[in-house]
Amino acid sequence: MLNRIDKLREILLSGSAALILSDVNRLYYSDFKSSAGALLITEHSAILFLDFRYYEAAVRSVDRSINVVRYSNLTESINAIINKESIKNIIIEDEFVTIARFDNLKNEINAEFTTDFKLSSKIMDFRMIKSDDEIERIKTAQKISEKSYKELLNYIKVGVSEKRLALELEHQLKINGAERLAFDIISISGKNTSLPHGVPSEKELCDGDFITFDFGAVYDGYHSDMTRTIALGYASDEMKEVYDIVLNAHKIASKAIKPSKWCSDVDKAAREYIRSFGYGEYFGHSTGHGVGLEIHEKPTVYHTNNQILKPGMVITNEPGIYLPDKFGVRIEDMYLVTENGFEDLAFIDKELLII
Ligand SMILES: [Mn+2]
Repeated sequence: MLNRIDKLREILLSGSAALILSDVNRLYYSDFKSSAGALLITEHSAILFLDFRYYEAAVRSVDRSINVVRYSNLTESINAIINKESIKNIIIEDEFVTIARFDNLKNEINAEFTTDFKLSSKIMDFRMIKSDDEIERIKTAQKISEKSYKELLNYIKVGVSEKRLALELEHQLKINGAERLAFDIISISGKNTSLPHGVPSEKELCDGDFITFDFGAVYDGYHSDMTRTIALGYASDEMKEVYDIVLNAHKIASKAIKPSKWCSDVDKAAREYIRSFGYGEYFGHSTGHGVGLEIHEKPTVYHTNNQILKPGMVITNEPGIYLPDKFGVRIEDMYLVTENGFEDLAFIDKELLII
C-alpha cells in the first residue's frame, strides 16, 4: 500500500493533499472496502476516515502506515488534519465528485480546491499497471470462473432456459469462492446470441443453438472476465465458419499483445482480420478493456487508443461477430502483458465445443 501511496505523493505539489472519495480508489489505496468514508493523502501522512460501522474492522486490518480515524462529522475530521498539517490545496477525483458534493466540500473544508488537476485519470493510469499481488487475485478470480464454467457444462441440455443456466452459473461462482459476480451474467442462446449484451430470458435451449456465456467472479476486490460460445447438438457450416473467424481473430489479436505495441494494434489485428471476411460491420464493439478493481478499466483496446501496452497491464481480448436474427459468437479471455509478450490468464479451451 505504501508503494501506491508514495507514487501518488510524487504528483502532489508541496502543501497539497489528495482527498480520495470514491469507494474503488479508497479500496485501491487502503485495501479496505467501505461504502462511505474518505482517504486523505498528504506529503507526510495517510488518513482513512471511517464511521462507526467500519472503524473497528479497519483498525484490525488496515496497514499500519495508514492512520484510521473514526468520524461523526467527516468534514470536521478532515479539517482537523488540514489545520494540523497546514494544507493549502486539495485535489479531488474530478470524474467522481458531483457538483453538489463539490459545492459542499468548498463550503466546509478549510483549503483551496485545485479544479484543473485530473486526479481520476492519474489514479486510473496508476491502476493500469498491476502489482504481483493484484495479478494473483485476478488469477484466483479466473480460476473460480473456470471451475464454475466446467460445472455449468453438466447442466446444458435441450429444454433448459437461459435464466436457469445463469442461475446455476451464479450458484457455482459463489460456491467456488466468488465474493460476488463481476457483472450480471450473460447467458443467451440461439438468435439471442446476436445481442452482444443480451439479457438471459425464459427461452429454452434447442438443438443447433449457439449458447454464449459472458461472466466473471470477484475475488478480494479483483474481477475476472471471460466469454465462451458453445453449440448444442450440432453447428451449421455457417456457424462453424463464423466461429473459426472469431477464434482466429482472437488468436491474431493476442499475438499483438506485447510491450511497446499500442492498444490500437491489438484492436486493428482482430478488426482487419474479421473485415477481410466481410464481417466488419458485425463487429461493433472494441476488442477489449482493462480489468482490475473494476470490470472495465483503462486501457480501452480500441483502434483509436494509442496507449502503449506495458508489463503488468491486464486486458481482455474479446472479438465477436453478431449476425442479426441469426446468431453471434464472442470468445473472450484476459491477458497479462509481460516483459516479452503476453500470458493468457485462461486455461479453458477456445476451440468450438459442441455438447
Ligand atoms: Mn469483457
